[in-house]
Amino acid sequence: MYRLPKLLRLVVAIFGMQASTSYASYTLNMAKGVTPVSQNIHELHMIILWVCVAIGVLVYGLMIYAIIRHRKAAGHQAAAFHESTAVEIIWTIIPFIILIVMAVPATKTLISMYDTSDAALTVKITGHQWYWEYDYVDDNIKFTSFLSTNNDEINNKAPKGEHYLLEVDKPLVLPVGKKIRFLVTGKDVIHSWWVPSLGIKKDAIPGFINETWALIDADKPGVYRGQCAELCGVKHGYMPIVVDAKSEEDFKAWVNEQRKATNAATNETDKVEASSDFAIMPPCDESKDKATLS
Ligand SMILES: [Cu+2]
Repeated sequence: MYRLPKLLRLVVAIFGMQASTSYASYTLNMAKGVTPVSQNIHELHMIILWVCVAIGVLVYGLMIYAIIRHRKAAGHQAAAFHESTAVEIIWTIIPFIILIVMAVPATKTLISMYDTSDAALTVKITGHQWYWEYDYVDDNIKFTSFLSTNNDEINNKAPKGEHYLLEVDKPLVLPVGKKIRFLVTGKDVIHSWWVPSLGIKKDAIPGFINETWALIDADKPGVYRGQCAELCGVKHGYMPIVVDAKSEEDFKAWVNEQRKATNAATNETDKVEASSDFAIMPPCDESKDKATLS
């Protein structure tokens, strides 16, 4: 008699604890995210969850009620009926209606996820073993993004930082309030570009280009993190994604900065190439030629 209340107290304590932490940090539920797609997904998740809760409460409630109310110990006899067309039609039609009701918002969300039209900016994302490459197709900006967590943290020789394995040398910089189209592909094996706050998880498949998009809320600039979500080799866990969402002005400033850096690098390369041309083909010395001829 003593064990049951103790067990119950433990269960209540565990659930109570989880509930209180979940209210503080929302760790038990999906994040709402910062794009219309991620918010639609969250809304859809909540609708479906509450439909499931209602069905669960109704079905289990009826079962438990029937088991207790009509138990054999209370003198009830099992009913002897067999087949009922009316009941069978009811239990077919009701779930059918529920499924249709759930399919409407699900289809709407799905269609919107695939609508990449009227984008202000296109970024091509390429997954490599084991880093990401970002190509701002219209702005001629291209760079790679590698994990920047140092080896001491990974090898337990130093305390792990706040963003352990979720930090990169160069984040993907995006503007808020603008529709951005992503073209996702892979260079070697299948990767998956996954940023929960943007509501995106898109496979990066060699030879294919998958499309997706994001429109980050104008009032939500910030840093959003993600990971590769497709097992892609030994360093699959070492190719995180960091998105730095900037205001429009800050983004423009960043683009100009990148362009300047690219131009400077191109000029430098031109100079090196030009000087190496001279090295390979020295200007001919006419006097020498004449001397040889005479
Ligand atoms: Cu990967």
